Amino acid sequence: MKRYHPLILFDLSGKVALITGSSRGLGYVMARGLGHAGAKIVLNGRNPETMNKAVENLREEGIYSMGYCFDVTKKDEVRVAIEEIEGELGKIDILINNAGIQKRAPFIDIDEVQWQEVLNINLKGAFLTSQQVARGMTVRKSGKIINICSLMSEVGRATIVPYTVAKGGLKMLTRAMAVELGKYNIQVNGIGPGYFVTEMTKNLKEDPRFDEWIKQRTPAGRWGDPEELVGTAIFLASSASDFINGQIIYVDGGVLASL
Ligand code: NAP
Ligand code: GCO
Repeated sequence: MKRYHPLILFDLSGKVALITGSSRGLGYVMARGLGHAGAKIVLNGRNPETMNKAVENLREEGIYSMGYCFDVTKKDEVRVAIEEIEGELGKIDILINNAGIQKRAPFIDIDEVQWQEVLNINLKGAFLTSQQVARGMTVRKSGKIINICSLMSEVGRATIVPYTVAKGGLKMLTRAMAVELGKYNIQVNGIGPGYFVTEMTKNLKEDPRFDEWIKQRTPAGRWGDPEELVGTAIFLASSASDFINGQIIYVDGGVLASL
């Protein structure tokens, strides 16, 4: 009798995955994980040097990868990038909208430029990139889109209002896209990471009081390791999640479960 191999559901062989904002940080770690699960990887960022080094690192690990610099907030840059990537690698099967920035300031001091930059990168960027990639997915009636949300998709913290608004919007963009694209066999879900040390948060980790607060606030009693996002990313990028749509999976050590 043929043995049943359920782990095959997580195999990404033959798939093409674009991860925005993956020249470093969480995006790079998730891209590396999808690469080792078999996908061809397209990295992205605005800084060519950082991105090219990241591509080199993946290739040294035997992952088929390329890099494409584009700014997710620029519609024409996104359009050209997706056309050229799909021209070179074939259709994009998996999109992770990961590019994001953080700007911290007291609410009453936030200027309009800061507000707009955070909303553009963290929310509009996901909209523009998803729209461009989904066009091909709707024709092929197949695709996976994963939006990298945040604890701030659910709760607020002082001094990060624009980011919180953007991530709250990203949660609802995830659900709205899931509803509209589900009929094309496109699954749109989100990952909500807790606190992980990257360029975005290293100054928080280096603040002993904030560091201690996070450890107290997180039932796991620690910051997350970016590698701990890889399993959820592979799951949502693979056939193992074909009947999951519009969900946000929080990888947060229990923060949102606790008062
Ligand atoms: P990071 O280390 O600062 O990396 C951000 C990435 O986004 C970089 O590759 C950056 O490259 C790229 N990027 C920024 N603006 C871009 C743009 N306009 N177009 C294309 N790429 C752009 O941050 P991270 O901590 O890894 O965060 C990654 C994602 O996870 C973000 O969406 C963040 O909100 C989310 N997140 C992070 C945490 C955490 O604890 N670290 C928790 C929850 C959610 P360039 O600067 O070269 O463009
Ligand atoms: C902050 C951090 C957080 C994390 C993340 C948590 O200033 O509190 O930047 O917003 O980046 O989003 O999920």
